[in-house]
Amino acid sequence: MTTTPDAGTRNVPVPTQSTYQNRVADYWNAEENPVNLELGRIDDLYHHHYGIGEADWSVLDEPDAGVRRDRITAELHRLEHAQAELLAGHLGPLGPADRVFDAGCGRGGGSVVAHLRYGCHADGVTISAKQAEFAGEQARKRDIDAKVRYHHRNMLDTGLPSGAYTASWNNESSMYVELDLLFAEHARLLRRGGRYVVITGCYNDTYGQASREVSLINAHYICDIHPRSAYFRAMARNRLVPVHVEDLTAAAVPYWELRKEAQHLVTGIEETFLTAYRNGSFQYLLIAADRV
Ligand code: GPP
Ligand code: MG
Repeated sequence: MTTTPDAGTRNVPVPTQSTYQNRVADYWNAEENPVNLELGRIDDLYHHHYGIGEADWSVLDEPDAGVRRDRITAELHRLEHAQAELLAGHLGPLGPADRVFDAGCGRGGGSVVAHLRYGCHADGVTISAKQAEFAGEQARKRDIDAKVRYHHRNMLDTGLPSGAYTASWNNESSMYVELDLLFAEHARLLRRGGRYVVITGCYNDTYGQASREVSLINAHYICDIHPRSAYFRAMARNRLVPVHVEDLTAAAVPYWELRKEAQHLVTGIEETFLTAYRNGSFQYLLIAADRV
């Protein structure tokens, strides 16, 4: 803990982590949603993001209730995995000597996906001690812990080495932080010519400001969804030059339609996402950028 002058009259303590960050960590330390744990258990790839692509709707017609449940769970996991692979595909080409940084790694799935695809080293950072421990245990179980490491750290102040990374990303974690601070840290970690990728929910500037649904999503996850424009402004200020932008909004809808039908997995936020996507106030976006 350091101290700073308060109105020039006395010193008050400045905690190393803000109260907001403590509340976010509390959320993720306590989070045990079946939609994350039951999907992850299928192949020990634990994702904390949504799915993309057309769904196999036949899972809903399955007559046996138990089989139906399992098939829906597996289908949602397939869609989430497709999202992770889409992101990983934009990081490359990479090789076993390359190092990647996963900002807001959750229970670790994204770093494992990148490692399995490229053989690269990965460093995942999460503000949740519980998630970092869980992810580390998964890497040990897979025997990839020499190359895939997880750290209980703040993604804005990682303490990781400058210029050491060929690629880095945020997969649905950028709405927890100020973008200028975030991109400054990515720019510091990435080598020149390195690749940064973000997949995010952002509010649509053409709608105006944050809609009721966007505000409900913020309240649900304790986050602060940025407008689309903020990503490009902050990238431009931090040596990140977009090379590919993809609007994944339409591709995100089937996942939420199917998740809405999964009574054993719903968290209550499903209709809000569908309304937000359909009323044009919210977009699911991928941006890949080069570090110059
Ligand atoms: C996904 O995590 C969601 C977030 C990290 C925060 C908000 C994301 C936006 C795109 C707005 P999760 O998989 O833990 O969520 P859930 O428990 O709902 O599946
Ligand atoms: Mg989830």
